[in-house]
Amino acid sequence: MTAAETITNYLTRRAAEVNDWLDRLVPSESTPPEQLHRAMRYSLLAGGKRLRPSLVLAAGEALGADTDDLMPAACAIEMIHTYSLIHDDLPAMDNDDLRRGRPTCHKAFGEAVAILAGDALLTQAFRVLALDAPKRNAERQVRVIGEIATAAGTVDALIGGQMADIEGEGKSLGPAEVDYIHRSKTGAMICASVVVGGIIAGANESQIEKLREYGRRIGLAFQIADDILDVTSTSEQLGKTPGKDQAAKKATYPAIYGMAASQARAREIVDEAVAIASSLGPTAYVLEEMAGFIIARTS
Ligand code: GRG
Repeated sequence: MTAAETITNYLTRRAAEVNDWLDRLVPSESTPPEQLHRAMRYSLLAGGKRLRPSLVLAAGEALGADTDDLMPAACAIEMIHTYSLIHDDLPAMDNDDLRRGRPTCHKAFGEAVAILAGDALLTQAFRVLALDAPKRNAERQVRVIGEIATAAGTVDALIGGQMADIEGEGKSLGPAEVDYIHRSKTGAMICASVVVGGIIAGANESQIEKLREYGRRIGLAFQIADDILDVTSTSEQLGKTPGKDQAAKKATYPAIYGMAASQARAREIVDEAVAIASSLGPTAYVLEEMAGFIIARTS
Protein backbone atom coordinates (compact mmCIF):
# COMPACT_ATOMS: atom_id res chain seq x y z
CA MET A 1 0.00 0.00 0.00
CA THR A 2 1.45 3.35 -1.02
CA ALA A 3 1.12 6.47 1.14
CA ALA A 4 -1.22 8.00 -1.45
CA GLU A 5 -3.55 5.00 -1.62
CA THR A 6 -6.69 4.90 0.52
CA ILE A 7 -7.59 1.68 2.31
CA THR A 8 -10.69 1.38 0.11
CA ASN A 9 -8.58 1.53 -3.06
CA TYR A 10 -6.09 -0.90 -1.53
CA LEU A 11 -8.86 -3.42 -0.77
CA THR A 12 -10.36 -3.04 -4.26
CA ARG A 13 -6.95 -3.75 -5.78
CA ARG A 14 -6.34 -6.77 -3.53
CA ALA A 15 -9.85 -8.11 -4.25
CA ALA A 16 -9.12 -8.07 -7.99
CA GLU A 17 -5.88 -10.03 -7.47
CA VAL A 18 -7.66 -12.54 -5.20
CA ASN A 19 -10.47 -12.94 -7.74
CA ASP A 20 -7.95 -13.86 -10.48
CA TRP A 21 -6.44 -16.54 -8.26
CA LEU A 22 -9.83 -17.89 -7.14
CA ASP A 23 -10.92 -18.14 -10.76
CA ARG A 24 -7.95 -20.41 -11.46
CA LEU A 25 -8.23 -22.46 -8.25
CA VAL A 26 -11.75 -23.84 -8.80
CA PRO A 27 -12.85 -26.03 -11.73
CA SER A 28 -14.38 -24.20 -14.71
CA GLU A 29 -18.10 -24.22 -15.45
CA SER A 30 -17.52 -26.60 -18.36
CA THR A 31 -15.90 -29.24 -16.13
CA PRO A 32 -18.40 -31.98 -15.15
CA PRO A 33 -20.43 -31.91 -13.01
CA GLU A 34 -21.12 -28.56 -14.69
CA GLN A 35 -24.08 -27.52 -12.54
CA LEU A 36 -22.11 -28.00 -9.32
CA HIS A 37 -19.13 -26.03 -10.60
CA ARG A 38 -21.49 -23.31 -11.79
CA ALA A 39 -22.98 -23.06 -8.30
CA MET A 40 -19.55 -22.98 -6.61
CA ARG A 41 -18.33 -20.25 -8.93
CA TYR A 42 -21.63 -18.32 -8.71
CA SER A 43 -21.20 -17.86 -4.96
CA LEU A 44 -17.42 -17.64 -4.82
CA LEU A 45 -16.99 -15.13 -7.64
CA ALA A 46 -20.09 -13.08 -6.79
CA GLY A 47 -18.21 -10.17 -5.28
CA GLY A 48 -17.56 -9.96 -1.57
CA LYS A 49 -15.06 -7.70 0.08
CA ARG A 50 -12.28 -10.35 0.19
CA LEU A 51 -11.43 -9.07 3.63
CA ARG A 52 -10.02 -12.36 4.94
CA PRO A 53 -7.66 -12.99 1.99
CA SER A 54 -6.60 -9.34 2.12
CA LEU A 55 -5.70 -9.84 5.78
CA VAL A 56 -3.56 -12.88 4.89
CA LEU A 57 -1.75 -10.76 2.28
CA ALA A 58 -1.37 -7.69 4.50
CA ALA A 59 -0.06 -9.65 7.50
CA GLY A 60 2.23 -11.85 5.42
CA GLU A 61 3.67 -9.03 3.35
CA ALA A 62 4.20 -6.90 6.49
CA LEU A 63 6.52 -9.65 7.71
CA GLY A 64 8.31 -10.15 4.41
CA ALA A 65 6.40 -12.86 2.49
CA ASP A 66 5.85 -12.70 -1.29
CA THR A 67 2.27 -12.29 -2.54
CA ASP A 68 2.38 -15.48 -4.67
CA ASP A 69 3.37 -17.52 -1.63
CA LEU A 70 0.41 -16.17 0.36
CA MET A 71 -2.30 -16.46 -2.31
CA PRO A 72 -3.14 -20.19 -2.09
CA ALA A 73 -3.83 -19.95 1.66
CA ALA A 74 -5.63 -16.61 1.21
CA CYS A 75 -7.91 -18.20 -1.41
CA ALA A 76 -8.46 -21.35 0.68
CA ILE A 77 -9.75 -19.15 3.52
CA GLU A 78 -12.08 -17.30 1.13
CA MET A 79 -13.44 -20.65 -0.14
CA ILE A 80 -14.22 -21.73 3.44
CA HIS A 81 -15.82 -18.36 4.18
CA THR A 82 -18.01 -18.68 1.04
CA TYR A 83 -19.03 -22.24 1.98
CA SER A 84 -20.13 -20.95 5.40
CA LEU A 85 -22.22 -18.21 3.77
CA ILE A 86 -23.91 -20.67 1.37
CA HIS A 87 -24.80 -23.02 4.22
CA ASP A 88 -25.83 -20.18 6.54
CA ASP A 89 -28.30 -18.92 3.91
CA LEU A 90 -30.06 -22.31 3.60
CA PRO A 91 -33.70 -22.59 4.78
CA ALA A 92 -32.58 -24.89 7.62
CA MET A 93 -30.27 -22.14 8.92
CA ASP A 94 -30.77 -18.41 8.38
CA ASN A 95 -33.09 -18.87 5.38
CA ASP A 96 -31.97 -15.91 3.32
CA ASP A 97 -32.75 -14.96 -0.27
CA LEU A 98 -30.05 -12.39 -0.88
CA ARG A 99 -26.27 -12.62 -0.59
CA ARG A 100 -23.53 -10.51 -2.13
CA GLY A 101 -26.23 -8.56 -3.94
CA ARG A 102 -27.78 -11.54 -5.76
CA PRO A 103 -30.08 -14.48 -5.04
CA THR A 104 -28.53 -16.92 -2.57
CA CYS A 105 -27.01 -20.14 -3.92
CA HIS A 106 -30.03 -22.30 -3.02
CA LYS A 107 -32.40 -19.78 -4.60
CA ALA A 108 -30.43 -19.93 -7.84
CA PHE A 109 -29.55 -23.65 -7.92
CA GLY A 110 -31.82 -25.45 -5.42
CA GLU A 111 -31.02 -26.67 -1.93
CA ALA A 112 -29.32 -29.94 -2.81
CA VAL A 113 -26.86 -28.27 -5.20
CA ALA A 114 -26.22 -25.46 -2.68
CA ILE A 115 -25.37 -27.96 0.05
CA LEU A 116 -22.95 -29.74 -2.29
CA ALA A 117 -21.44 -26.45 -3.51
CA GLY A 118 -20.67 -25.54 0.11
CA ASP A 119 -19.21 -28.98 0.82
CA ALA A 120 -17.16 -28.79 -2.37
CA LEU A 121 -15.70 -25.35 -1.55
CA LEU A 122 -14.66 -26.57 1.90
CA THR A 123 -13.01 -29.64 0.38
CA GLN A 124 -11.37 -27.64 -2.41
CA ALA A 125 -9.84 -25.30 0.18
CA PHE A 126 -7.89 -28.12 1.80
CA ARG A 127 -7.03 -29.60 -1.61
CA VAL A 128 -5.50 -26.25 -2.61
CA LEU A 129 -3.45 -26.18 0.61
CA ALA A 130 -2.28 -29.78 0.10
CA LEU A 131 -1.33 -29.29 -3.55
CA ASP A 132 0.56 -26.11 -2.62
CA ALA A 133 2.56 -27.93 0.07
CA PRO A 134 5.52 -29.11 -2.08
CA LYS A 135 6.37 -25.43 -2.78
CA ARG A 136 6.34 -24.53 0.91
CA ASN A 137 8.31 -25.11 4.05
CA ALA A 138 6.62 -28.34 5.22
CA GLU A 139 6.50 -27.48 8.92
CA ARG A 140 4.92 -24.08 8.25
CA GLN A 141 2.38 -25.50 5.80
CA VAL A 142 1.23 -28.13 8.30
CA ARG A 143 0.82 -25.34 10.83
CA VAL A 144 -1.17 -23.27 8.31
CA ILE A 145 -3.48 -26.22 7.61
CA GLY A 146 -3.96 -26.82 11.35
CA GLU A 147 -4.66 -23.14 11.99
CA ILE A 148 -7.31 -22.96 9.24
CA ALA A 149 -8.95 -26.29 10.17
CA THR A 150 -9.11 -25.20 13.81
CA ALA A 151 -10.72 -21.85 12.93
CA ALA A 152 -13.28 -23.58 10.67
CA GLY A 153 -14.02 -26.22 13.32
CA THR A 154 -16.17 -26.70 16.39
CA VAL A 155 -14.17 -25.49 19.42
CA ASP A 156 -14.25 -21.68 19.77
CA ALA A 157 -14.56 -21.67 15.98
CA LEU A 158 -16.83 -21.20 12.95
CA ILE A 159 -19.08 -24.27 13.19
CA GLY A 160 -19.18 -24.20 17.02
CA GLY A 161 -20.15 -20.52 16.93
CA GLN A 162 -22.88 -21.18 14.38
CA MET A 163 -24.22 -23.97 16.62
CA ALA A 164 -24.29 -21.66 19.65
CA ASP A 165 -26.00 -19.00 17.55
CA ILE A 166 -28.73 -21.44 16.51
CA GLU A 167 -29.18 -22.73 20.06
CA GLY A 168 -29.39 -19.16 21.37
CA GLU A 169 -32.18 -17.97 19.05
CA GLY A 170 -35.16 -16.61 20.97
CA LYS A 171 -33.36 -16.94 24.33
CA SER A 172 -32.10 -13.99 26.29
CA LEU A 173 -28.35 -14.42 26.15
CA GLY A 174 -25.92 -12.51 28.33
CA PRO A 175 -22.79 -10.59 27.28
CA ALA A 176 -20.44 -13.60 27.78
CA GLU A 177 -22.56 -15.81 25.51
CA VAL A 178 -22.77 -13.13 22.82
CA ASP A 179 -19.01 -12.62 22.98
CA TYR A 180 -18.52 -16.38 22.60
CA ILE A 181 -20.75 -16.50 19.50
CA HIS A 182 -19.04 -13.48 17.92
CA ARG A 183 -15.55 -14.72 18.74
CA SER A 184 -16.25 -18.17 17.31
CA LYS A 185 -18.63 -17.69 14.40
CA THR A 186 -16.93 -14.63 12.93
CA GLY A 187 -13.74 -13.90 14.85
CA ALA A 188 -11.96 -17.25 14.48
CA MET A 189 -11.63 -17.16 10.67
CA ILE A 190 -10.64 -13.48 10.68
CA CYS A 191 -8.02 -14.10 13.35
CA ALA A 192 -6.71 -17.19 11.53
CA SER A 193 -6.32 -15.13 8.34
CA VAL A 194 -3.90 -12.76 10.07
CA VAL A 195 -1.99 -15.55 11.84
CA VAL A 196 -1.68 -17.64 8.65
CA GLY A 197 -0.06 -14.68 6.86
CA GLY A 198 2.48 -14.49 9.67
CA ILE A 199 3.22 -18.22 9.63
CA ILE A 200 3.84 -18.22 5.86
CA ALA A 201 6.16 -15.23 6.30
CA GLY A 202 8.18 -17.20 8.87
CA ALA A 203 7.28 -14.84 11.72
CA ASN A 204 8.71 -15.64 15.13
CA GLU A 205 6.46 -16.70 18.03
CA SER A 206 6.29 -13.24 19.56
CA GLN A 207 5.20 -11.74 16.21
CA ILE A 208 2.63 -14.52 15.75
CA GLU A 209 1.25 -13.84 19.22
CA LYS A 210 0.90 -10.15 18.36
CA LEU A 211 -0.87 -11.04 15.12
CA ARG A 212 -3.22 -13.31 17.07
CA GLU A 213 -4.03 -10.55 19.58
CA TYR A 214 -4.60 -8.11 16.72
CA GLY A 215 -6.75 -10.69 14.87
CA ARG A 216 -8.88 -11.42 17.94
CA ARG A 217 -9.66 -7.75 18.32
CA ILE A 218 -10.52 -7.02 14.70
CA GLY A 219 -12.60 -10.23 14.57
CA LEU A 220 -14.76 -9.04 17.44
CA ALA A 221 -14.89 -5.46 16.10
CA PHE A 222 -15.97 -6.83 12.71
CA GLN A 223 -18.94 -8.65 14.23
CA ILE A 224 -19.97 -5.67 16.37
CA ALA A 225 -19.89 -3.58 13.17
CA ASP A 226 -21.94 -6.30 11.43
CA ASP A 227 -24.54 -6.14 14.24
CA ILE A 228 -24.68 -2.35 13.89
CA LEU A 229 -24.98 -2.49 10.08
CA ASP A 230 -27.82 -5.02 10.42
CA VAL A 231 -29.77 -2.24 12.18
CA THR A 232 -28.62 0.81 10.23
CA SER A 233 -28.13 -0.36 6.61
CA THR A 234 -30.26 -1.09 3.59
CA SER A 235 -30.20 -4.28 1.51
CA GLU A 236 -28.69 -2.25 -1.38
CA GLN A 237 -25.74 -1.24 0.79
CA LEU A 238 -25.32 -4.65 2.43
CA GLY A 239 -26.03 -6.96 -0.49
CA LYS A 240 -27.94 -9.10 2.02
CA THR A 241 -31.15 -8.72 4.02
CA PRO A 242 -30.83 -6.26 6.93
CA GLY A 243 -32.89 -6.44 10.13
CA LYS A 244 -32.58 -10.23 10.37
CA ASP A 245 -31.02 -10.21 13.84
CA GLN A 246 -33.96 -8.37 15.37
CA ALA A 247 -36.49 -10.49 13.46
CA ALA A 248 -34.84 -13.68 14.77
CA LYS A 249 -34.54 -12.10 18.25
CA LYS A 250 -30.80 -12.66 18.13
CA ALA A 251 -28.60 -11.41 20.93
CA THR A 252 -26.42 -8.74 19.35
CA TYR A 253 -24.24 -5.96 20.68
CA PRO A 254 -26.81 -3.20 19.98
CA ALA A 255 -29.57 -5.35 21.55
CA ILE A 256 -27.57 -5.86 24.75
CA TYR A 257 -25.60 -2.63 25.12
CA GLY A 258 -27.45 -0.15 22.91
CA MET A 259 -26.15 1.49 19.74
CA ALA A 260 -23.89 4.20 21.19
CA ALA A 261 -22.12 1.85 23.61
CA SER A 262 -21.65 -0.73 20.84
CA GLN A 263 -20.06 1.89 18.57
CA ALA A 264 -17.81 3.05 21.41
CA ARG A 265 -16.76 -0.52 22.25
CA ALA A 266 -15.94 -1.27 18.59
CA ARG A 267 -13.81 1.90 18.42
CA GLU A 268 -12.00 0.96 21.64
CA ILE A 269 -11.17 -2.54 20.36
CA VAL A 270 -9.98 -1.17 17.03
CA ASP A 271 -7.71 1.32 18.82
CA GLU A 272 -6.15 -1.59 20.73
CA ALA A 273 -5.68 -3.50 17.46
CA VAL A 274 -4.00 -0.48 15.85
CA ALA A 275 -1.58 -0.20 18.78
CA ILE A 276 -0.67 -3.90 18.47
CA ALA A 277 -0.15 -3.61 14.71
CA SER A 278 2.03 -0.55 15.15
CA SER A 279 4.24 -2.50 17.59
CA LEU A 280 5.06 -4.81 14.65
CA GLY A 281 6.84 -1.92 12.94
CA PRO A 282 6.19 0.42 10.00
CA THR A 283 5.61 -2.41 7.50
CA ALA A 284 2.44 -3.34 9.42
CA TYR A 285 0.88 0.02 8.51
CA VAL A 286 -1.72 -1.69 6.28
CA LEU A 287 -2.94 -3.73 9.26
CA GLU A 288 -3.52 -0.48 11.15
CA GLU A 289 -5.55 0.87 8.24
CA MET A 290 -7.52 -2.36 7.91
CA ALA A 291 -8.50 -2.27 11.57
CA GLY A 292 -9.99 1.19 11.01
CA PHE A 293 -11.78 0.04 7.85
CA ILE A 294 -13.51 -2.76 9.75
CA ILE A 295 -15.68 -0.34 11.68
CA ALA A 296 -15.86 2.40 9.05
CA ARG A 297 -17.26 0.08 6.35
CA THR A 298 -20.83 0.43 5.09
CA SER A 299 -21.27 -3.11 3.72
C1 GRG B 1 -22.77 -22.66 8.20
C2 GRG B 1 -20.72 -23.54 9.38
C3 GRG B 1 -21.59 -22.42 9.05
C4 GRG B 1 -21.29 -21.23 9.53
C5 GRG B 1 -21.98 -20.01 9.19
C6 GRG B 1 -20.45 -17.13 8.34
C7 GRG B 1 -21.56 -17.63 9.13
C8 GRG B 1 -21.40 -18.86 9.95
C9 GRG B 1 -22.74 -17.03 9.07
C10 GRG B 1 -22.99 -15.86 8.18
C11 GRG B 1 -23.93 -14.93 8.82
C12 GRG B 1 -23.25 -13.80 9.44
C13 GRG B 1 -23.97 -12.52 9.37
C14 GRG B 1 -22.08 -13.95 10.00
C15 GRG B 1 -21.36 -12.92 10.70
C16 GRG B 1 -20.58 -11.92 9.86
C17 GRG B 1 -20.15 -12.37 8.57
C18 GRG B 1 -19.32 -13.56 8.50
C19 GRG B 1 -20.52 -11.63 7.53
C20 GRG B 1 -20.14 -11.90 6.16
O1 GRG B 1 -18.79 -11.60 5.95
P1 GRG B 1 -18.33 -10.41 5.00
O2 GRG B 1 -19.02 -9.14 5.40
O3 GRG B 1 -18.96 -10.89 3.63
O4 GRG B 1 -16.85 -10.38 4.95
P2 GRG B 1 -18.39 -10.77 2.15
O5 GRG B 1 -19.57 -11.09 1.27
O6 GRG B 1 -17.87 -9.38 1.95
O7 GRG B 1 -17.31 -11.81 2.04
